[in-house]
Amino acid sequence: MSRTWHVLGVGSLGALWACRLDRAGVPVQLLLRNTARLQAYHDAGGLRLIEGDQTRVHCLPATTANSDEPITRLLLACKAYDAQAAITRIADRLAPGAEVILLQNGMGSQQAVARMLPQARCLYASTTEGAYRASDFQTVFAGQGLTWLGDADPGRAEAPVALLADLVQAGIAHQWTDDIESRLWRKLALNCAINPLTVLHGCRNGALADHPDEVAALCAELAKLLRACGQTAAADGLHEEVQRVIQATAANYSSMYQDVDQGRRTEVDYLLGYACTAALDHQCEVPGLQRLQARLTKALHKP
Ligand code: NAD
Ligand code: KPL
Repeated sequence: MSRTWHVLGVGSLGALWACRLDRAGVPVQLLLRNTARLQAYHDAGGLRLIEGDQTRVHCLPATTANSDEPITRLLLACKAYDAQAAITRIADRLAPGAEVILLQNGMGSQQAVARMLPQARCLYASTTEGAYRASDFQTVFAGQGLTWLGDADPGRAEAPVALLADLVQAGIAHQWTDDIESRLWRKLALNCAINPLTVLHGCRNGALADHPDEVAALCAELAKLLRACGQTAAADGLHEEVQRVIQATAANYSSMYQDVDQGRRTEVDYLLGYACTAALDHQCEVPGLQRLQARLTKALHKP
């Protein structure tokens, strides 16, 4: 019998994982923010996963984060800026050696959460899958992709075999890596090169092809920063990959563009903010990134 997967952060990705695990017969328990959310979940009659023209309902057991059942495996799937507050609510329920997957974009929040959980085995995840909420407790699986997973402690190489077996059973495409930091840095750099510019130019990813010098200069600075941080593999071929992603996702609006467009808070502090702080820490000059951050901050705080 598999360990129960507790899911905290039942939004787009949390629901996507929960439904696929449930479909494969893996036990899942949802952790909702409070009794109002729990009631809303019961009123909705479960989670709905929409894939193409198919909608499946998953009536998963759910409690509030306040219940006291011990947790041995947790998926934390909230936004980076909510991660620490969310984990605080359930930290004392985590059994010694509990596995905790941190599925946040950018960097900084995962490391902060891992420091809060010395009793747990924290795993970082970086995904290229795409999902969005059609409405409350209804998730659309919008883009196939791959999820990289690796230990927060780079010295701990052995893969969590039973956890990965559940992912195989659930059909969640994934790859274990001994160097997840490199994957997180690379994704952060891609997001820093693309997302802020789409907000400032008010455009789809593809339209950045009309700003080749701006993109090239940002990629050069980001690669310099990655090298200064000891992330050589993440730096290699960055500009080429950014150009490929711009082309491959030409018709899409970046996640940051969508957050701004829909009046949601962005994860910029964990992307460009993290990059600029790392540059200061490593005494690496990144004037272009700093200008970009200043322009973005101004644009985001426009009344
Ligand atoms: P989301 O906003 O759809 O879902 C987050 C959920 O967490 C929400 O339901 C929110 O209510 C819940 N939450 C927040 N604080 C909570 C708390 N204290 N207790 C309980 N629940 C709480 O976000 P998402 O799109 O699923 O993204 C999650 C992370 O994955 C983000 O960092 C995002 O950048 C990253 N990501 C998302 C996608 C995607 O396609 N959605 C793709 C790649 C990466
Ligand atoms: O991950 C992305 C996002 O929009 O957040 C891509 C498509 C890579 C653009 O940076």
